[in-house]
Formats: sequence, C-alpha cells, structure tokens
Amino acid sequence: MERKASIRRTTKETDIQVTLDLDGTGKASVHTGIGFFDHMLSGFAKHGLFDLEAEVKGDLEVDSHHTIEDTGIVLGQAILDAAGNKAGIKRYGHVIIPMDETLALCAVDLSGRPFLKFDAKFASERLGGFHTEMVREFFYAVSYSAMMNIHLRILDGENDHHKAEALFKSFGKALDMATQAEPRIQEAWTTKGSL
Ligand SMILES: [Mn+2]
Repeated sequence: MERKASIRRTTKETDIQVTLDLDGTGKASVHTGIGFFDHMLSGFAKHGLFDLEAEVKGDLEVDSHHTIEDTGIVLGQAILDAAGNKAGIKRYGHVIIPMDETLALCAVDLSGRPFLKFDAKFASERLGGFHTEMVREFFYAVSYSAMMNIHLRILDGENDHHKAEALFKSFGKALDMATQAEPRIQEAWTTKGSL
C-alpha cells in the first residue's frame, strides 16, 4: 500500500503544498523562498529516504516566522496522513548522529500524542534568511500536527549551521526508523489497540 500524502494549506500568510512519500529514495524538490530552509528540508528527506515536494509561498516580507512554522504544520499533517493507522510499523525511532564537531540526538514516537522536548542553543540570530529560533518552532509545529512525540538534543557542538543541519537530518533518520515495517505484527504496536 502506498504511504504517501499530499496536503495543501492556504492562509493570508502562507500558501503551502507538500507531498511526502514515506517509501521514497531521498528525492527532494523544495522551494520555500529561504535557501537555508530548503537545505534543511532536503537533508531531512535525503537521510530519511523520503520523497518530498514542498512549494511554499510565505510572507517573507514580514520575516521567516510564518513560512517556517506553517511548513512544519503541513509537513506534520503529511506525516500523520501518510502513516495512516500505523499498523505493522516500528513506531519508535532514535538516532545519534555526528556532523563534524556537533553531536545530535533525536528520539521519536508516533504515539498519537503531541509533545516536543527541544534542547539546543544557537549563538547566531540567523543562518541566511532562516532565524535560528525557528528551528524549535518548526519541530514544535511538526510535533502537534503529526501528533507525535519528538525529542531533539544537541549533545555537543559549536557551529550553528552544523547544529541545525544535524537536527533536521537526525529527525529524518529517526522518523524513517519509526515508519519502517515490523513484520512480526499486523496491527498498531500498542497495548491500547490503536495509536
Ligand atoms: Mn550544510
């Protein structure tokens, strides 16, 4: 069965179209108007082996806030939709990845309950047109709209570009693990009956 979702969301602040295929090969076609954000979403897709298309028109004349937050909302909706009833998948995913001097941890649970724990600090205010405070806002939006638990932590690091990139890549790898098939079960992996 295809595990793919297309979501369109339009407000007065943003117009966003996202297509996500959980069983992809890491192909990304991402145009958000923010070069650094395109770089981050492409890293998420590449290292999660997802196919991701994102066409985003946001009010960048204001700042990067709505564009990044709303893309997180729509990506989260696509994750939730593509994962379907979560039958026969591993549900949990975790990874620790290095990027040069940086070490990033990500643990996720497709629990049906939104939660974000975010522990990362950035020295610079922005990376290109991307405000670093929006890294947290992006993952917060993904966590509630995908109704999933996300823990992200920078265990070590100096360079802000490395820290942000390692967080997005680690999220891709952890989500890939969580959405992989578990052949020993047919239903959702929970004692509650459904997630
Ligand atoms: Mn980079």
